[in-house]
Amino acid sequence: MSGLSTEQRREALRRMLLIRRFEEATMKMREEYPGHYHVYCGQEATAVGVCAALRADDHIVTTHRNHGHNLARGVDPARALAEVLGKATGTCGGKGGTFHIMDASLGVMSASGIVAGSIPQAVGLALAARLQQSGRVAVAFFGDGALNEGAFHEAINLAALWTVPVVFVCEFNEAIPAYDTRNAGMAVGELVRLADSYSLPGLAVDGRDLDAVFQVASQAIERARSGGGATFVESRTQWYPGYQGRWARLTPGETDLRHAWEPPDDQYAEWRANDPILRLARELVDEGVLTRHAAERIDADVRSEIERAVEFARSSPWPAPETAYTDIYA
Ligand SMILES: Cc1ncc(C[n+]2csc(CCOP(=O)(O)OP(=O)(O)O)c2C)c(N)n1
Ligand SMILES: [Mg+2]
Repeated sequence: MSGLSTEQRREALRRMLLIRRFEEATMKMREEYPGHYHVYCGQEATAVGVCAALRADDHIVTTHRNHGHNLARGVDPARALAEVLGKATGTCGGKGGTFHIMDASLGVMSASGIVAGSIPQAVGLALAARLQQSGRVAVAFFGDGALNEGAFHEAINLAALWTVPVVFVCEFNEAIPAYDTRNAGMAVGELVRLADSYSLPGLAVDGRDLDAVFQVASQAIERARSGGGATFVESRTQWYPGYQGRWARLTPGETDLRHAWEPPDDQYAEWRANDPILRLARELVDEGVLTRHAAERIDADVRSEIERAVEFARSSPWPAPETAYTDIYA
């Protein structure tokens, strides 16, 4: 199985930066637009690595922490940010908000604020793919918190019984620096071992490592597409230090790409040492794929794109009152 090409790795760095700058922008807008934003900082390599292994017509489903998955799939950051703010120009017309950003035109089929809520939908999408012989694969992204929900166990059991083309990607975002599943309320020693209960393959991966995520995701996706059925992937990452309780704030400051080479020795040193973006930037420069200047130019372009997205979202109108009952299904 081949790895990411040089061009794909460069593009992955851009997407990961896009996610980070997007999340920094949402945190900066919190005073103006109060809300509970679940940011994806530190997990970028998982969404980008998995989505790089997907076909354009494949499906994904996501959770309350969905911003990164949407952007990794190519959703327009301006429309995604408008959705975060509840504006009419958002991907769901402003009715989904930060918890429910999705865009079916790019295969982001569902985002649920209910923990584990989207996982059965991924199995349904995979069953449809098998019945229609579309060759599509469905990926369910969810957090470690979903593993204690009945919906997860029912869905993975059916996926195993029916041999449908689905990949379960569990993001354990408190796995680093100290791996202890009891923090996630799980008695099982390693989350990946849950796959054994359903006679499915389980793959654990360092979720800070873009190339490793891509390799593992490619393996699981190929297995699904070729009729081999489901795989459970555990991606291990670290908790964002800007979380106070579960409210995201920009307390560690904006990410500075220069810290990939000149890390300051402060209270966030450990977080930065594990930062997938700084790690990838350093690797690409060390390998001669990019110069530092070129990496900083990619970042500058991303910052401009996010500034335009903020302007678009801020100046967009609220949904009109007469549309209150359109696009409502329940
Ligand atoms: C069924 C259900 N129970 C409780 C909640 C409240 N809740 C929102 S996020 C969250 C934690 C989820 O943890 P995890 O799945 O690990 O995702 P993370 O926030 O770490 O990405 C909880 C308990 C919910 N949204 N849905
Ligand atoms: Mg979690």
